[in-house]
Amino acid sequence: MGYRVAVVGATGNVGREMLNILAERQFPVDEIAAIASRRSLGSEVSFGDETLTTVDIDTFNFEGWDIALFAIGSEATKKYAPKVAATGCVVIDNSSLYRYDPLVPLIVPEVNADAIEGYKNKNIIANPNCSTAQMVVALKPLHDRAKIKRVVVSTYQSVSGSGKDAIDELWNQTKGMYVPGQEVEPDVYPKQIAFNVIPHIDTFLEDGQTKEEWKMVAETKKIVDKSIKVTATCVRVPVFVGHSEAINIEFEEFLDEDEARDILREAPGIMVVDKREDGGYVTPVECVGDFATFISRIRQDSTLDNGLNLWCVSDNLRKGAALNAVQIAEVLANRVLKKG
Ligand code: 11C
Repeated sequence: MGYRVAVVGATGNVGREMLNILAERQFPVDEIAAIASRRSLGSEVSFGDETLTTVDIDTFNFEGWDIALFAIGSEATKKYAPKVAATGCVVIDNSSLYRYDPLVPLIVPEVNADAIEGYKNKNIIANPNCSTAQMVVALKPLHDRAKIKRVVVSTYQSVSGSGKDAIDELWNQTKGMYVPGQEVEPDVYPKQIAFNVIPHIDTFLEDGQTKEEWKMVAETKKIVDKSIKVTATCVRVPVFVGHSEAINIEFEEFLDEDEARDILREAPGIMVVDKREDGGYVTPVECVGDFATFISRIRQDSTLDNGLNLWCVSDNLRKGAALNAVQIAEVLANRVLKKG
C-alpha cells in the first residue's frame, strides 16, 4: 500500500522536478495529482512514463490525501496550506512562509531528520532555501567532529533560483548581445545578468543584508545549531542551473584537511571530488540533474588556528528544492505514516 501524493504548483520549475524525483526515486505512490492555479489549468506534466493533466487547486478535495508537496510561493501558500493541512494531508512547503515558525520543523533529512516529529503541530513541514540546504549538508558532519564557531559564505547562484522568466532573461539577453537591435533590457533582475554578476538576491533589509543572506543565517541556526555564526554574501551569476558556494569555516577544535575530506566522503548526500589538479573539482554544469551535494577544494585556512575552506556545488532545483522535499516525504512515510 502506498501514498496519495499531490504536487501543488506542478507546472513550475520546482513542481516538475518534484514529479520527476518522485518517479526517479520510486516513491511509493498509489495515486498522484498534479495541481496548479486556474491560469495553468489543463497543462500536461510528466510523471515517469505517465502524462498528468493539471487540476485546479481551488476545487481539488484534499480529504484522504496523505502528502501535498507545495511549490507555489509564499503568498499562495498562505492562502492554501492551512486549508490543506486542516484536511489531514501533510504539507511539505518549499516557500519561505513557515520556515522561521518555531512550531514548524525545517528539515534537511541528512542533518535533522529527527525534528520531523514537530510536523504534528500544524501538519506542515518546511523545506529550506536552496543555498542553505546544500551548505548545511556540508557543515553538519564537520560540526559533529570539531564544532563550528563561524561560517563566512559567498554564493554564486544560478538564475533558475528566480524561476522561468529569469532563465528566459539570461538566454535572450545573451543571444541579444550578438544581434544588433535585439538587445534585451533587464526586467527580472535590476541589472544585466548576461556576462555579469549581481550582488543582490531577494529584498534589502534595514541592516544592508539581503533577505537571501539573512535566510542562510537564520536557517542554518534552525537546522544545524543556533550557536553557529554565519555571514553571507549572495550573488547571482549567469548560470542556468546549479548554485555554488565558497565556504570558510572556523572551528572550536583543529580539524585537519585530510580528516575533513574523509569525514565528508563518508557523509550522507555528499560526493567529494577534490583532486589538486586542473579540473579536479566540480562546477555547476556538472551537478545538474544529480542528487548529490558536491564538495571540492577542501583546504586549511592558514589565517585561522582552526579554519578550513571548501567549495560546494549542487543542483538548486533538486537538493535545493524538489529533492529535499521528496526526501522529507520519504522520512515522513518511513518514520511516521508507515503505510504498507
Ligand atoms: C534564489 N534561493 O536562488 C533563491 C530561490 O526562499 O525558497 C529560493 C527562494 C526561497 O533566488
